[in-house]
Amino acid sequence: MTSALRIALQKSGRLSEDSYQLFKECGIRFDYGTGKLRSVSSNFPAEFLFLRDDDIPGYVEDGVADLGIVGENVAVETGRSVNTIHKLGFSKCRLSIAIPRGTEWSGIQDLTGKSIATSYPTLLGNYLKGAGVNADIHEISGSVEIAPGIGLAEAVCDIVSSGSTLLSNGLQEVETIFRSEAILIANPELDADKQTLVDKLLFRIKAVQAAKN
Ligand code: PRT
Ligand code: ZN
Repeated sequence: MTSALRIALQKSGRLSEDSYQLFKECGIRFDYGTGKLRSVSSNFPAEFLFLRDDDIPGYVEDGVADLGIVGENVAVETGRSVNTIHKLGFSKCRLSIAIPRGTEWSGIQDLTGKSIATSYPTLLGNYLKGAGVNADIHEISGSVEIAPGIGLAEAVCDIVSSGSTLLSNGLQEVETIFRSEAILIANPELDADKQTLVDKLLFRIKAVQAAKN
């Protein structure tokens, strides 16, 4: 007997609603938003796990889940060995460097010797390395935009969507270092039965996307 696909979704956050909607549009029914941390689909061989987004790449790498939906930013930052099998087109955002408004900016070299607060030390570190800039990366896990105002750092590198958070914290976006959207990730060693289910699911996802375009 084929075992069900295990799919990890964000429990509650910016990916949750669109992830759920996607499966709903694919005709896959399961309980969502009831507080339960797992739910078995009533009409497709799949079981859903509801987790923090940061934990999803690790679960998929370890094979605890076969598939997961996360932002590309999180997939790359965590550095887990997972396959990106499809881009989903929602939760679009960018990872950008911002500095206090009114500060002069002539380019990324201006950050040499400066301290930058971020929750994305790997992505930022790689970008600075590529640009040949030596700066001090200060890792914080949230409320990054507050850092320059309280003297914790001279710049920030954070996720931007509308830009209003930067604006209300007196910051200006000066450089985009990464563009992200929600992606479907998979464990690289799925067996043939699970791969058949993934192909079925992908076929439906592509049909849903095609109908929208
Ligand atoms: O609780 P859990 O750990 O699961 O969730 P989380 O709080 O870590 O993540 P969540 O739900 O905030 O975001 C999940 C994913 O959504 C991110 O990894 C991104 O891929 C994507 N995404 C899309 C965003 C945004 N837009 C976004 N605007 N993630 C975060 N933000 C934050 C940003 O950090 C900043 O504080 O929103 C603020 C900026 O928004 P604007 O519109 O003011 O520019
Ligand atoms: Zn998170």
